[in-house]
Amino acid sequence: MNFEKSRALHERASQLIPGGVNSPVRAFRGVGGNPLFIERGESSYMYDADGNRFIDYVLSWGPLILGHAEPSVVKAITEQAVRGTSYGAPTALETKLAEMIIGAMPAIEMIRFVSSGTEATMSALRVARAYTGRNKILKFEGCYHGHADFLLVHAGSGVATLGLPDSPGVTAANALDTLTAPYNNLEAVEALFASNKGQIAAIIVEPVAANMGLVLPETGFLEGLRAITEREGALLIFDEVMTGFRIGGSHGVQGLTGITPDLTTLGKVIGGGLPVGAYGGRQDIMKIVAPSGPVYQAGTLSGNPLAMAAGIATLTKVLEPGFYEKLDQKMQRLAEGMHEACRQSPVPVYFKSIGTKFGLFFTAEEVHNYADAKKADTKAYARFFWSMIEQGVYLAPSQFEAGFLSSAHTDEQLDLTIKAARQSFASLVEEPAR
Ligand code: HOZ
Repeated sequence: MNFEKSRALHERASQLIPGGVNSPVRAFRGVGGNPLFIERGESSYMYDADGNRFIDYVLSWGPLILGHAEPSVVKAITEQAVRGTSYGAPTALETKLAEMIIGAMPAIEMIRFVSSGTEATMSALRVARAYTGRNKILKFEGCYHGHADFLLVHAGSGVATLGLPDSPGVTAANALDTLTAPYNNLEAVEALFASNKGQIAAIIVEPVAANMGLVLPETGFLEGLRAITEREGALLIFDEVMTGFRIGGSHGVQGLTGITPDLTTLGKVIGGGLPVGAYGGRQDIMKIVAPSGPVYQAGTLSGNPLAMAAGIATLTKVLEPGFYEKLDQKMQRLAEGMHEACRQSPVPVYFKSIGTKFGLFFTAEEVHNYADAKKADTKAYARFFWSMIEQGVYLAPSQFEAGFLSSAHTDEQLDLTIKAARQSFASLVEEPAR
């Protein structure tokens, strides 16, 4: 494959934009080489500047559950655009999307829209601190909740990909109130609550972790967090930005597990590919948000009508009967083929999936937390990634990210992907080409 145009575009971009990208993982530092510059997406395909076509399993890092440029989403955005792109005043669209989300997610009684997942998590934590009158928060190593200062502590995603323990620019004072524990480790959580009695406002957790690769919660972990927070008078926040409308069908991990967090953060799918985030939860907590209460949070583009229109169009499709059942069948097909390919691989690798998300780790050991994830062979992942690219399959350019499926992926494409993976695994015992 030829990537010359992408290379030139990246070179030019790098003179003007740090690393040539507007979000670090896109720079391909986790896999080496140059990032592909994308020209267009259609259904489950993405086309780069050199005209190469890829089956896309990144899907804008999750939002595109219907695939690229799905006609009803395009129509909704276009129809709204001619009526105006932003008013800075409320619209009926916001209430409509709120109704759809509240109807689907069991723990959300009231919701506030913002423009990104980062805004959602930092606002939810502000609310948690105000509600409890406590300062500290507890997060898990390798979980990523956006790039607010106090959340960039042992964070996953791009921070993990670049091997940065934390970020310069985050002051010690800012990080001081952020406690961290290993994922899936309730003893560590208990110990932190014991040594910070009455000081922890909330636990924030990715209920299925997907920013250190895909790591599932062990039986009892989320239940344990719920029990501890209830006992200690702290709030439990499920960060469902990545899992919302992707795991547990339209009900999230909270619906799948029956565990009710106090607050939930959302993003990605609910914006149908436009910039959206949201936080919501119990009414008594959400009512402290301004202007109904004193906790300030605002945004010029919050509840933006284009984003609301795209979100409504997307959720209309996913809420159709049978939508997730069909996606489950696709994931089952992919998972069965990938499990078999992993079994036959000459190098240790395993595949995990849940709902519409999947992940691969090049290790013989099961991954339960960030320390385990870091032991996986990132060099093998990088070679696998490029081999898949050469065969027309676009995966996340970092082992510390997840893969996503859409309703647009066909059985034929899934089979092609499995075949490409077999070939890529086999090639890993040969000498590296790049
Ligand atoms: N934080 C996203 C992955 N978990 C990456 C966002 C992007 O680069 O677009």
